[in-house]
Amino acid sequence: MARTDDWFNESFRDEYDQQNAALGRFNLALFGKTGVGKSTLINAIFGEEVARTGIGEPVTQGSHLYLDRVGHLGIVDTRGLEIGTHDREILRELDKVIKDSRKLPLSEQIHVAWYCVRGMDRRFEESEAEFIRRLDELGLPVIVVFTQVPRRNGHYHPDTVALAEQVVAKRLPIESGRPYMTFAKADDFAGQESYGLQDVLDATFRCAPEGVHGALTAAQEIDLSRKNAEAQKVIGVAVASAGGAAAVPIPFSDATLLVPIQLGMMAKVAHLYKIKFDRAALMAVVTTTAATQAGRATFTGLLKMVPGAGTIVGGAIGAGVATSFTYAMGQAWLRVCQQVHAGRLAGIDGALDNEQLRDMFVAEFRKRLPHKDKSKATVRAP
Ligand SMILES: Nc1nc2c(ncn2[C@@H]2O[C@H](COP(=O)(O)OP(=O)(O)O)[C@@H](O)[C@H]2O)c(=O)[nH]1
Ligand SMILES: [Mg+2]
Repeated sequence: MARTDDWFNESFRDEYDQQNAALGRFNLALFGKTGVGKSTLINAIFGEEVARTGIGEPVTQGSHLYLDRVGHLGIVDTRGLEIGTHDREILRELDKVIKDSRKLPLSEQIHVAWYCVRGMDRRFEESEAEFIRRLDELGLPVIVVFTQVPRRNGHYHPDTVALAEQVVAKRLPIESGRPYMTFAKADDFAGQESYGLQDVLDATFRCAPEGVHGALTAAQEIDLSRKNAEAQKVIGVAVASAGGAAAVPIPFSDATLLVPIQLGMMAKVAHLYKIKFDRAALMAVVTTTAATQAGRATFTGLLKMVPGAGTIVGGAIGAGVATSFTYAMGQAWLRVCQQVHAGRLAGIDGALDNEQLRDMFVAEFRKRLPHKDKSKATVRAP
């Protein structure tokens, strides 16, 4: 029995690592003077975890460009060089990094730059415009973000509007040709709620290459509908593969053929919701084994819950069963991941409530199985 668990854990880890690499990393270059609110903005969009690390490492030896890696996100910023003062050095180092990384995989390249300006600063200098033009020449899409912009009744502070007009008048090579207004963290005293983050994120998706949209989807914390949509895509691909694998019906005893497909699907969805390996593996074991009454039989045990499984052509699983089974599993697992991500299944100590986890998975799984023949809902394997 323990061996089954070991095998399961190992297989899950393989898939987890593989999907981690496949999802890659979205790398953002972050510019703006100290104190404008860069860290606050990053935290608001990508979660607290990012700021807490804040150590990073020089991109190359002796470089002032630092790369912080947190899961599927990389943040490149400058340390010891101040924008406005050391622009030339920054651009020189950036130029080198970008040229050197051209031969590297997409995940090692810098994809988008955010240039942050405090919205209440009254000046936007020509040197800043020049810096932005240079970023564009280096091939970096630039999004100008105005931070800490007071807004009342849908109107931005007039000083910020004036500043935005200055920027627009310069006709810079920036996303949408204008700054994005934000207030990243609510200020209760001033009665200012946060806003503008979704627009910055959407603009970032528009600028980033398709190949890192998955990583960006996983890294960001504010748009759960993007996570859900991406998870649905993952499930769709797995369902199609499962159908393909069983196009010629496979014997029930070979249902393990479907396991790598399903583990890969579960691992990928777990990454989208930033569920760490240990927790994800535990969730997978708790849900897929417990769902089977039989205990530890995992996937084949789950299969017994599928109406019609094992009854078709001498105990073979056809494409229909394989797809409905994989779909039900994917949706049930997605639901579990969403709830865990939202912190709804953890006690005060952060430990997961296994019983709740299991009940939710089973309920969601059953809900999605074909209902046409309830009497055979627990067909036995031959
Ligand atoms: N309430 C609130 N405070 C902010 C916001 N942006 C920045 N701050 C504050 O301004 C200070 C500097 O922000 P920080 O993010 O560290 O700036 P950075 O140097 O550009 O990373 C901190 O005390 C933040 O709490 C915001 O959107 N809302
Ligand atoms: Mg900072």
